[in-house]
Amino acid sequence: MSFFKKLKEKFVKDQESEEEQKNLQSDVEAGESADEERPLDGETEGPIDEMSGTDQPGAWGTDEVAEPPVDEERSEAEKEIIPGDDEREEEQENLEGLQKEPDEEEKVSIASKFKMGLAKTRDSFSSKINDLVARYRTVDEDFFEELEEVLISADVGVTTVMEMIEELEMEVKRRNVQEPQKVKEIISEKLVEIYYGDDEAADIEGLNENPDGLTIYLFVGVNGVGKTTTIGKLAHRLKSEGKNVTLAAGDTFRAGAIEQLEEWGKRVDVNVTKHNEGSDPAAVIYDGIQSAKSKNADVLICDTAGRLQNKVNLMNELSKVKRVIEREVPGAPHEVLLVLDATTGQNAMSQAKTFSEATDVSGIVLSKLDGTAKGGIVLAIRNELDIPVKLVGLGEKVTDLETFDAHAFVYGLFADMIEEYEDEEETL
Ligand SMILES: Nc1nc2c(ncn2[C@@H]2O[C@H](COP(=O)(O)OP(=O)(O)OP(=O)(O)O)[C@@H](O)[C@H]2O)c(=O)[nH]1
Ligand SMILES: [Mg+2]
Repeated sequence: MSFFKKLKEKFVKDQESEEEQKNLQSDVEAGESADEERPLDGETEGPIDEMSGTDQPGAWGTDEVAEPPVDEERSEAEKEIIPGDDEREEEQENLEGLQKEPDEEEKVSIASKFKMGLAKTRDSFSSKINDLVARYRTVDEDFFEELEEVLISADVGVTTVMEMIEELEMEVKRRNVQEPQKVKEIISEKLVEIYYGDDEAADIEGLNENPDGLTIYLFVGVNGVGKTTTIGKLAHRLKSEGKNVTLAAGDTFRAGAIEQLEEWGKRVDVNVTKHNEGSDPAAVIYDGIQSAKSKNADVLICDTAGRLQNKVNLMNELSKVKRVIEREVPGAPHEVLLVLDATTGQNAMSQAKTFSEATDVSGIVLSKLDGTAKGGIVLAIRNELDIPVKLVGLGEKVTDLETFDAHAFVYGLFADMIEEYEDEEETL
């Protein structure tokens, strides 16, 4: 089956089922007393999010914002997949049968988030690709040379691009593709293949969990990349899944860092263990673990300071923190997540190398993908550092954190072409 078609079937809600759902939703609404608080099909946009803070790291706690109940902050898409109360569960059950399977629904809403978050990259990438295929009549060497440049300009990384071009050339020959238009689809397919390499999706996607007790996630990364924000978003998500989550304010270095995490704790309604500024981060984490154990928490997420001025200090600090975690909970930390800011481009690669030397990084969180036109960095990180991208930040809202999914990512890059796919075929 054509790869675009595959992605379309997986991620694009077909018109028919959308219509059916709308009709059914209006039936459900008409048959019930009006539920003003939780409209099923109300305004298209959720309330403006107030949890994102400012662009200035460290400005937390200074701005007085009204705290809307967490529930109201769910995006419409999320409301669809996370039942808020019994009533909604009932509604969901009523809708069953005519809707797609819930997990398919979920896939569609995740894909639309990738689409939104990758808008900048897509605009730049797909216009360059479209321009390229329009200018060439045949797929020749010059075509590939230009394609190489397009991929490099999207921060895919030189080594990865070289590998990709080589594979594309082989595939184009194998399938005897003559028209540049057709290459678009092969590019999308190869991007997914290159991302996975020899690994199975299930082995590299999603966060590792402790099946027999407390799961601990340790967040590391230089300052300003989005560690604390991501911790807040992740805590919210895990809590929405029914988990008992707690946080530890291990950034005792930067002024205001503890308050920032506390603020998140209040906003997403989870407990935060803290000490005073300047105290030993390992001691905070130790207390966090004891507190998590005493509260029977499912997940403890640890924040750390983001400074790299002194690599030796950083290494010492991180290894001390890690030793404490390992000693207190065998098998922990279940993930050491390095947060990288996608907008910093290739600099993110050197950060990843430095941190990998300091500690065993198990996964990458790529934040601010929404803020860059160079989302290809995902592939460079995965391919050149051999560390999987576990989570991506697709915006500043509390719900703008997604588990990385290479298919949804590629859908986000090629969304317009994929959505148009059948129309094009029909007119052929
Ligand atoms: N657009 C966008 N902004 C983000 C995302 N993630 C984080 N930010 C913003 O990035 C800024 C810095 O985030 P923080 O969470 O404070 O970063 P940090 O790594 O904890 O920084 P330090 O505590 O100084 O080490 C904030 O303004 C966040 O709102 C994202 O996915 N998209
Ligand atoms: Mg922070």
